[in-house]
Amino acid sequence: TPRVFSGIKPSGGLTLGNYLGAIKRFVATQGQGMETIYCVVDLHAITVWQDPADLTNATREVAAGYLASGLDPAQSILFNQSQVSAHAELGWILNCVARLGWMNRMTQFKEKAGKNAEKQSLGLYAYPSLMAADILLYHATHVPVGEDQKQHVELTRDIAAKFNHDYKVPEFFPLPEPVIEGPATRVMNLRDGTKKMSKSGESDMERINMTDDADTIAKKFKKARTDPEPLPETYDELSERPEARNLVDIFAALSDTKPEEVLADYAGAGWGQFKPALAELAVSKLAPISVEMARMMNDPAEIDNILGKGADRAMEIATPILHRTYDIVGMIRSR
Ligand code: AQP
Repeated sequence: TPRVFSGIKPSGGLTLGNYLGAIKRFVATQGQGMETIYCVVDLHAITVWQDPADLTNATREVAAGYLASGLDPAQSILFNQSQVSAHAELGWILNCVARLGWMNRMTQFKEKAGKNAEKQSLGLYAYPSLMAADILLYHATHVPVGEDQKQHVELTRDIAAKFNHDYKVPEFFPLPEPVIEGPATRVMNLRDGTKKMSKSGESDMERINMTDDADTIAKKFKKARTDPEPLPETYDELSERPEARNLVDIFAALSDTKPEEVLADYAGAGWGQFKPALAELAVSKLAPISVEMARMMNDPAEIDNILGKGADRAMEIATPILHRTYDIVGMIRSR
C-alpha cells in the first residue's frame, strides 16, 4: 500500500500557510486507503535557536493543530520526531551519502541564511538530509508538501538513488513522490506578495496564525497589501498582481473551489468588498479549529500521551528498516 509521510516544524505558531499547504491536505489523504504518518519535526526546529519552553509548547501546538483539524490517531500515526531515535540515526548515514555540492544548491538554506551563512548552525545546512531520513525511514511513497519543500523531496530522491546504487540494493529505498496540489501550495506573506508566509517572519501582520481570533484575522486581511485595481474576470490577469492573486488563492483554498470560480463571483468587486468576505470565510473555517486547539492545549498530558503512542507505532515500522540499513552498510549488529 502507498505510504504517506509528512511533517511540520514546531518553530513557532502555525500559520494559514501551514494549514492550507500542509494540514488540510494531510486530513484529505486520511482514510483514502493509504497509510498516513504525520510527524512534528522537533529535531528540524532546533536548526535555528528555539527557547526550550517555547519548543515544548510549539510541539504541542502543532500536534493540537493536527488533531483539531481532523487527523485521527486511530487512522494516522501522529508523533514527534525526537521520540523515534531512528530519524537521527538514519540521518547520520544519509549525511554520508549526500554530497556537499547537492546541499549547496538548496535554496531554502540560502534564503534562511541570507548573507550570514557562516553564522548558521551545521544542522540548518544538513536539514535536507535529515528530512530525507524522515521520509526514507518509512519507505514512504508520497510526501504532501507546500511548493517550498519540493526541492528537498527531489534531493531525497537523489539520496535514495545514490544509496541504492552505491550499496547495490536497487530496490531498497523507494523514490518518494512530492505531492503538491491545490490552489494554496504557496501562501504568500500578506505584506509582500513575493515572499512566502512563514511562522518566523518578522511581523505578525504578515501572516494569519491558526490561533488568531476573528478581530485579528479581519484586521490583518484589511491591512493586507493590495493594488488599487478591482478583481479581474480571469485568473491570467492576476499574473502580475502577486498580492491580489494570493488573496484569491486563499479564498479558493478555504472554500474548496478554484480561483477561477472565486473570480466568477467577485469579478469587478473592490477590496473593500472582497477582504471582509475573505476574513469571514477564514474565521468560519479557522475558529472551530482554534477553539478545539485551545481546549487541547489545556490538557498537555493528553497530547503527550497521543504523541508517545504514535511514536511506538512509528518505531514498529522504522526500526526494522533502520536495522536493514545498518546491515546493508556493514555495521555489526550483535545484540
Ligand atoms: N506559505 C506556505 N504556503 C504553503 N505551504 C506552506 N508550508 C509552510 N509555509 C507554507 C508547508 O507547511 C509544511 C510545514 O512546513 P515547516 O514547518 O516544516 O517548514 P517551513 O516550510 O519552513 O515553514 P515556515 O512556516 O516557513 O516555518 P519557519 O518560518 O520556521 O521556517 C511544509 O509542507 C511546507 O511546505
